[in-house]
Amino acid sequence: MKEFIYGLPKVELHLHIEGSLEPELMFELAQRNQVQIPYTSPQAVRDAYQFHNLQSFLDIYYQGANVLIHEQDFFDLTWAYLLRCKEDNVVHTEIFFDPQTHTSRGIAFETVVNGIHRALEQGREALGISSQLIMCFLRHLDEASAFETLAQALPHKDKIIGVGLDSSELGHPPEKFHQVFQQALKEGFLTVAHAGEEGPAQNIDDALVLLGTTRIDHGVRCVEDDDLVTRLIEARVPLTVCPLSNTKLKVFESMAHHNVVDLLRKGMCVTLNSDDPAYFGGYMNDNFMAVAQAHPMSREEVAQFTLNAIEASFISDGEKARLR
Ligand code: ES4
Ligand code: ZN
Repeated sequence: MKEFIYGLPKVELHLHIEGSLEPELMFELAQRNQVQIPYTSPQAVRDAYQFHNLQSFLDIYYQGANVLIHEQDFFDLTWAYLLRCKEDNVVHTEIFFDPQTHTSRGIAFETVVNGIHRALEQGREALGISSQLIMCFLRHLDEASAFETLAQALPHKDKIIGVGLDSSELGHPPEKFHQVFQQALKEGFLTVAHAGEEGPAQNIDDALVLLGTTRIDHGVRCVEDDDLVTRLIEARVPLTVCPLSNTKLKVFESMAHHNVVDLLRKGMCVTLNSDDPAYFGGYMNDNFMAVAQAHPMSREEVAQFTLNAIEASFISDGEKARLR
């Protein structure tokens, strides 16, 4: 099974580029940019990655992003991730970035987007990895800040296919961003949202109806509403599930308790993704392996995760046919 998983072409649809910042690169950038970090070694950084919920992770994750200052830093971050994609046989990836994490520190929107975009272009040419870019609004900030961010993105429409919603789900439900998502849809962006990760199943419904999302990030708490599960299956609404993330952040007690294989067997369009691989201990192959070890599957079932991800991706039908 290991050989099958490693050899399987994979498509990643839920990856925060800031969450791919490995401790070694964090140290290198801290030195290069003369930024103080509260750790003495990459190993000390890893030792600090003990999380008990989403918020305990987010606090450390936003702090890590402080070392990213120049366009070249965003390029280096994205390029390092693409090299890991190559190793894991990821042939297409759709990555999130959090502009507000950087603009709130005085980094220009274009510094961020141009660095990431240049790496994605090089990945296409030098590594044969196709990609799309999605910008996320931080839901712990207000809707006015999201509107400002949307305005900053308009000159970069050629580089950004969609908008998403991430950060602290509890206390910041989809309706808080109803207006800005409607504006984003009018501007031609596709929409996605983190929903049903730590928050209730109702957030999934609200993301679909109020935010016009075409897929749901995480969504694993859909099982708390049988009627919602039926509708997600019938409408082929994709869920971008992140198994190692969910166990590290205690959304599930252990991988044996994870519901993604159950959902797959019910016929839902579930996909496997790495979320913040530098923080949660693994990239795509590690996520596939962890699920397969806890939930023995046939090769056809494992391959269905890739077929679902191709179906759920934001690429043309011609491109989808090529990937299949
Ligand atoms: C995130 Cl795991 C997770 N959930 C919500 N927001 C996030 N941003 C980065 N990782
Ligand atoms: Zn996420």
